[in-house]
Amino acid sequence: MLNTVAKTDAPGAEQELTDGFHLVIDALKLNGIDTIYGVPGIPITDLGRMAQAEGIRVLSFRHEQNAGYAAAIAGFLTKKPGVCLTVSAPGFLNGLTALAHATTNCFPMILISGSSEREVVDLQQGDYEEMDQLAIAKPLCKAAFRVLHAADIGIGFARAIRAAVSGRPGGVYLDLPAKLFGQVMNAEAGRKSLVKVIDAAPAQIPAPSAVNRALDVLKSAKRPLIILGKGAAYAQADDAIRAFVEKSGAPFLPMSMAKGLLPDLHPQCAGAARSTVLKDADVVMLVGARLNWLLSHGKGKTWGDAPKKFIQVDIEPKEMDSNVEISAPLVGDIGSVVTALLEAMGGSWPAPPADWLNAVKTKRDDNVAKMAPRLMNNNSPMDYHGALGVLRNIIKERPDAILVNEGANTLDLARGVIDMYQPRKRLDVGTWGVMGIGMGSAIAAAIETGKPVLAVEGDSAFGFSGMEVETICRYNLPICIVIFNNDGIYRGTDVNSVSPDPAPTVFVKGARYDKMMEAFGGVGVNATSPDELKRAVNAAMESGRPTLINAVIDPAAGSESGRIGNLNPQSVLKKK
Ligand SMILES: Cc1ncc(C[n+]2csc(CCOP(=O)(O)OP(=O)(O)O)c2C)c(N)n1
Ligand SMILES: [Mg+2]
Repeated sequence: MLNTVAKTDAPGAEQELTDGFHLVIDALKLNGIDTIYGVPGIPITDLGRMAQAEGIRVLSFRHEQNAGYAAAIAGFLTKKPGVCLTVSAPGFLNGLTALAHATTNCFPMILISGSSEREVVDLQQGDYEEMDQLAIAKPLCKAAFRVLHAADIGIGFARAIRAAVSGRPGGVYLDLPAKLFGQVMNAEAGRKSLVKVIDAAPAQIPAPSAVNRALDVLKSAKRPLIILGKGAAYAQADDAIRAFVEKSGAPFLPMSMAKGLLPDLHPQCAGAARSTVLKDADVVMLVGARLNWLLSHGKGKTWGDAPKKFIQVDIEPKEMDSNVEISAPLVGDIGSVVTALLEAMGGSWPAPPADWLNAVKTKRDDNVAKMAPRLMNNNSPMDYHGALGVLRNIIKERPDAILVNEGANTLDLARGVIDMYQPRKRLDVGTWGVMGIGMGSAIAAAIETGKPVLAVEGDSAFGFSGMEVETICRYNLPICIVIFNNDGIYRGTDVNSVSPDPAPTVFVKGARYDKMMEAFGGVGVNATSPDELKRAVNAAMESGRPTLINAVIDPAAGSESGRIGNLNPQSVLKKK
């Protein structure tokens, strides 16, 4: 419904009017967008108030970057664009990192920023928060639009929504100058100008010849491997993907945010035999996973010497051959592609050779057995494995909880140790390995799904979004934050030998992050042993109260850069 803002008093000229504020809200509602993440201020303060009054959920953050990360992950979880609303220049720039992150990760998101007077900005006359935001956003997102007239708001939102979710999803910037909000127009004309986007992300059916080519390559494999990426998780084609993987009989390897698409304890899961399957597979099928740095670009030592053929399923044709030759490109949306594959496989599909399946199983069982005793230690201060052993059991008992995870050692070890059982339950740093997604992701996960959230955070990682604990308390969200406090980045043991300044990687020793949560009325706990940690997390998950547990980790326990220390540049000159 359109909102009538005024009736003119002039006799004989009575007409219902609407304005830019209401048209924006109506455009969102018409398209089923019911949540806004943002930070208020000129010129969008009233927009937030009015949106709330019109039934849109408005989540007000302490920093736009966190609101942006919330919107990005909301897009991943729901396949609808997550919306982040900011003020001009600095607020816009604060949201921009998240927009670029959404684009890189293929999450649909719309960053809506108010902007200053176009005439003044373009003449660079020094307006309040002057900045040519559209030009700055353009190279960092999938599409960028500006709406100058109230009558174009409907089209502007339709373009933004379509651009965000169709094809390969990504970030879209929508520039709304301050003047737009107060523009008034006839209410009926305004209603007619709105656009309900029909079939925003149309199915993209793969060519039958491409399907058959892919199956021919898969059938020829002696050592097949399927790699599931977060694109596969995004697709929400969970049953079809599971049926396809099971019918193929091939071992599968989930990328980080695809964990749980099939349970990590599934007999075909090769997660605990990663290095073996990457080295020895002869046919590798990528489903919604890109051959970027996370997969060592599909070549080099990680991939061994055995010759390989790649099958790649992706909605973006340009993804094919990005790093190595793709023998069987399968372009289409993952749901349609996997359904077509299943149909073309027919009633009987030969199982992969038993020696390959046995080799993978043996390796996996060995690695799991090796790790098991380390996960049961009750050391104090804790090491990563002792603490993660506890959290692993908690997720096993509560498989519908959402796990948010960031850090270096805290990320890499938690990814390996904590098994996931359901799709889209693991949210982490994504393609860039960015620190700072933690609280935004946790808040959006709680809001969008209504499920309890467990955020496992390095002490450094948490710092990037830590002020949002106030937001968590304000909205009383069922979020339990566990901070792996090892006094620093990677380790808390570095010493500066030349001046009184601390080394660049260390923080205040013995910091009590739990007090931050108490400051806002949440529950804070200091846990020094796995037993204490277990009790505190269980209590938090039980109560649903905002909780922050400061888990004291041995400062010497971590390693430089976690698992990716090899990416640090080296010089032949000696370190000082
Ligand atoms: C935005 C951003 N800034 C900096 C980094 C570099 N970085 C990678 S991991 C990390 C923090 C690691 O420390 P912590 O979160 O405490 O995890 P730990 O290894 O100590 O468990 C940093 C700063 C990054 N990835 N992203
Ligand atoms: Mg740390």
